[in-house]
Amino acid sequence: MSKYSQDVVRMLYENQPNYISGQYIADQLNISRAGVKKVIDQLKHDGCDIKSMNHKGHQLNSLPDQWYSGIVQPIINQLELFDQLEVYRTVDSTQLKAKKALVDNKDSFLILSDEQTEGRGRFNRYWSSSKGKGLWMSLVLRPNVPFSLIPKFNLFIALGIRDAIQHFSKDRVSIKWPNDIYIGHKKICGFLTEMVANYDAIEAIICGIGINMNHTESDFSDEIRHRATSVRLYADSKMNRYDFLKVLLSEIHKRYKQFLNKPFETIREEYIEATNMWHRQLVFTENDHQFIGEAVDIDQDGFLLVKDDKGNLHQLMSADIDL
Ligand code: BTX
Repeated sequence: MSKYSQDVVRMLYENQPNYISGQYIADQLNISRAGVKKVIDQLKHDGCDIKSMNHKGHQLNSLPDQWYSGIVQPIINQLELFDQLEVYRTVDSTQLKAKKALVDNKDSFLILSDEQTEGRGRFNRYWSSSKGKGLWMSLVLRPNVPFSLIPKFNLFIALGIRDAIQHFSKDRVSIKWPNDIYIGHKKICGFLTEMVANYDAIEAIICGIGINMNHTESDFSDEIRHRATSVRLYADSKMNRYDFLKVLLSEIHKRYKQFLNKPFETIREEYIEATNMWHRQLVFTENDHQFIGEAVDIDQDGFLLVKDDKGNLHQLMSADIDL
């Protein structure tokens, strides 16, 4: 891809639905009109639907289902949350990429990929990340907070992701404590938080987020179809991935600032209201211990309180829950 592709695609995107002249692009990038034509031809070849007309210029109708850093970068620039952006067509896992990129690097960054070949959930479970269908990303953040606060990060971020999906969904979006977002009884998003620390302090939080964005039912494998869903299936039409990312990052930014400045207590009621597992018998697995119980509350530290069938109260920091 030409080094000017990202700039040209950004200009076309920002000028939609208007035409933009080849001369204007050439002037902005300080290249020849023949150079612009070459880049436009390459973008068309890559799947961009661009209409070119004499005397009018170029008009972008649609983009292929892939991330362009030229369009993501301006979204990130507005947030002051990340120093760097990395965009890939395919990776094993954005989480693994993030861990490697951390070495000898003090920046905060965002890693996005169109596809993951070895996406992972909790306990090394697989995370299906098909090409162009979802938002598969990892955030590397550098909070200056004590270790003890890290478990609460998930609780704040869950609300941010829930709010972003709710922004586009006609149906209610809810949190399944501690790591999933649901619509009805189907999972639309899974996320996980890992930490890198030395003896003195936290070096980084690596938060991996997988959101099924533009899947139709048939895009899911037989194995997960009955329990997975996507934003598109609850929105009016196919999602514009950049609109979605913009809302998501802005909600995450809002919750990250809350996490840095406020105790969990300030969002506790909101979190409880957004959670989907109250007043029913569920199967809880904590480490190797499995029991049946009912979630009754979340305490001021973000622990889930569960009453088992013998009436004993359990305080869970993390667990696997069968809905
Ligand atoms: P989890 O362990 O709670 O969920 C994994 C389980 O969810 C799987 O066992 C499977 O049953 C189901 N599942 C797999 N793929 C999907 C899917 N696309 N939609 C719905 N259900 C599915 C939750 O783990 C945390 C997932 C984090 C994924 C992100 S993606 C970016 C980053 N990179 C990476 O490798 N992981 C994170």
